[in-house]
Amino acid sequence: SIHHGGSRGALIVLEGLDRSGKTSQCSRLVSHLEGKGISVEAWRFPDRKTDIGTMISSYLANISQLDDQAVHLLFSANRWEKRLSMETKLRSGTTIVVDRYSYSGVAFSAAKGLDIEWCKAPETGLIAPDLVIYLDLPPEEAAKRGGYGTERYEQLEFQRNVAQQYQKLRDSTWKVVDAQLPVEDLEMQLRKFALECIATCQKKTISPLWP
Ligand code: 2DT
Repeated sequence: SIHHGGSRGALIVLEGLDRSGKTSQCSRLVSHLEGKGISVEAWRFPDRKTDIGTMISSYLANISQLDDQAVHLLFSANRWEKRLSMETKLRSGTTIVVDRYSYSGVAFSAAKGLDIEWCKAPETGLIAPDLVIYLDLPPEEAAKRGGYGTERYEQLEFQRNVAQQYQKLRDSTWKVVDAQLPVEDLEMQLRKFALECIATCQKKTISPLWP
């Protein structure tokens, strides 16, 4: 068996608007957990390294154009192509900290005007996270943080809409943290939530989205 004494890893997802600090908090958290001797990996979606990820990447860079529905399904397929290795890792006892997941998938596409239930449908059956940490930042504050880049979606009005869509997806696995806190305080909160989650998820089975 790939089980180590029945203990499994936790699936921990970080979500939030662009510039909310997700990527930096992900790597800080992973380093901390590694330092405690916990088996852990940092993942991110979109995973731009796969063939599907390459298509997504050129869409985001405005190099290619795609229907909103088509790109939505590519983002979803990009999670599906990683589902089996995700499950294997979790069962082998490795915790995965993910920068964005299905919530980004639904929030960004619904912000374009696609029906939210339609957006959720292809995510059904992916692995449900044990914990979602939402880095809460007003879109106006996000925009002040050095300005947005040149990728698609990096505009204030659109980010406002994304923030509204995220609110519709909140459930009992979510912890909302104030992304305007000093980074060290934020880091301490994330460590606490993550360690609690890793300790308690072992009693829960791996289950599918959406709960
Ligand atoms: P990064 O800047 O974090 O690489 O994200 N996005 C992301 C979607 O529209 N759907 C998804 O399923 C995911 C995971 C959010 C690139 C952009 O892609 C958006 C920002």
